[in-house]
Amino acid sequence: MRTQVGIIGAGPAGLMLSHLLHLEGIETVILENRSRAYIEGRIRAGLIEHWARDLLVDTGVGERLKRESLFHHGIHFCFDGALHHIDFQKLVGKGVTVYGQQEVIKDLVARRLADGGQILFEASDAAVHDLKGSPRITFNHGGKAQELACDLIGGCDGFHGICRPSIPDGVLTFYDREYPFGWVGILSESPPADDELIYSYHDRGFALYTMRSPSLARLYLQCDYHDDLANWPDRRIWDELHARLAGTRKLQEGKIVDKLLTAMHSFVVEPMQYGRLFLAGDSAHIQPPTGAKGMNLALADVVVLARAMTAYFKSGRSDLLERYSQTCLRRVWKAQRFSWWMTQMLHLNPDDNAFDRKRQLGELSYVVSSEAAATSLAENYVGLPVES
Ligand code: RFL
Ligand code: PHB
Repeated sequence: MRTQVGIIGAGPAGLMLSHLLHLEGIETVILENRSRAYIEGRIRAGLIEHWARDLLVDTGVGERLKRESLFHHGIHFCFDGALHHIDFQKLVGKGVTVYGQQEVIKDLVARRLADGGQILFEASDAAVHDLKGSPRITFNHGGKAQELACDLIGGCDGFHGICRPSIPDGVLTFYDREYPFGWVGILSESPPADDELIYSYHDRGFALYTMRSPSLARLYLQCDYHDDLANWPDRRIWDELHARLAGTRKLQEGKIVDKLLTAMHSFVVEPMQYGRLFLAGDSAHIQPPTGAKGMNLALADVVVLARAMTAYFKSGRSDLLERYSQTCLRRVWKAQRFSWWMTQMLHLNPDDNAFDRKRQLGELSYVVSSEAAATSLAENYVGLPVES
């Protein structure tokens, strides 16, 4: 088999890269090691930055999003027993969209297949070869060993994928931060606590009250670093969610239809390229979900990558590909800073003392009372521009 761009991974990065290249007349094949049902049912992110919503709509994959998503003008912070609203629309003239990542995945998969795109689901044992010469991807599909020759490779296989580890030792520099806590998350068949998100700072730990629809709440609680879901029976989750909302809203309980535990980790690799392999999305960087940046950064990377690959195939220009990594990393580090800042402001760190608690409250109080501070938060939350 041969194609112009071989893409490993059918997450937001891989699917959007394939879609954008198709719109430019460039051929791709996506290899995904999971089934279609699995990737379409995997519940993850839910918040889409303003430009990313425009990208989905403007490239023809936003019809259902326009009908079913929720537009949010701002967020609330909850601390000291009160809610404080940050109005993004007023501060920066933009908002954010709530629409599940798995819905974005369903829309992109449907569109790629309708456009004749090739997505090979349940392709196992992918390996990349000859990255500085004539790249090839070997894999197993339908019980047969196969090989895909390509001009360029999109490494869109997430944090645990094979692309990043295929780059020889000594090429990459890793930047890393582990946080000494995690999140327990649930999806509940009940209305959300409020029309907009509530980020709550509480002396029992952080909590986030978000949603997927007016009848489906998504709720998160700070938990221990080495916690276990067995420690979180439904009753304990609801009791903590009620306590950490501090009486500012009444939270209705519902049937829990998903429960997860997630670690908090910031990680960036530089450069995001080796030879003809280009890393995009979680394969190159991850951040704690507090800033809701992961899916958005994955989409921003592939906007830059699709432009660079298009220039390469259509005009023989390789300068944009050469600059791909540095262009993305400028935005990646701003998103890392924002995610880290939100995380440190809102979570109880077991290493902190009473001084740090007072400092966090001072910071929250500043953010909700200073137009300059709130504008900075709003600008980052709704999403910084994507450079070319
Ligand atoms: P993905 O989505 O992990 O997709 C990678 C794909 O590659 C496949 N794969 C392979 N395929 C073939 N061969 C291999 N060897 C392979 N290895 C892996 C995988 O099956 C998968 O289909 O990476 P991508 O595309 O870079 O997208 C990144 C986002 O998924 C991620 O950053 C977000 O989900 C993070 N995130 C959030 N991001 C936001 O923008 N807004 C949010 O509100 C938000 N909330 C969250 C989040 C992540 C969370 N968790 C579960 C970590 C909330 C949570 C709780
Ligand atoms: C979500 O809706 O899952 C979500 C929203 C905002 C975040 C993290 C997760 O910061």
